Amino acid sequence: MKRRVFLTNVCSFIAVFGCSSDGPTGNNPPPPPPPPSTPPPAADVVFKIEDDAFVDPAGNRNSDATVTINAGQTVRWDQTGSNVHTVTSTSEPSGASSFDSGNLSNGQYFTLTLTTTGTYVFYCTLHPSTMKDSTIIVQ
Ligand SMILES: [Cu+2]
Repeated sequence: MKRRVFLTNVCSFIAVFGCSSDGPTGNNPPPPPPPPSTPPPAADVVFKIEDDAFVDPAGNRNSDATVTINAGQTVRWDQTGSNVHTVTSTSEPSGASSFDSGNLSNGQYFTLTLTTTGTYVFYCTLHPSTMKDSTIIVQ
């Protein structure tokens, strides 16, 4: 009798942390939850990186891929290709910094918040003959 009361109380206490009260295994600690998948960082505009192209939100590719954002907005590149790619500037407005994502593997992201108005052009250093001349206009 006393023992049952004690176990019930223990389980009530542990219930806050996820104890299930179903029988003899009720006092086992619950398995740890799976790690949350990291959500991509927030962005105003997203380019997709494929194995042969930068793709803008409208589906335009490489030299046709162009987005216009306001100063202070954030651009994100989602690397969906199988090969490694980079997002590297080839020209920036006067006074703006160049940028280079370094190698991005499938599932990785690169984000950039652009504060200087003007035109930014970027390419992939690993596929410079095809993945090139994509544009961001900051107004
Ligand atoms: Cu590439």
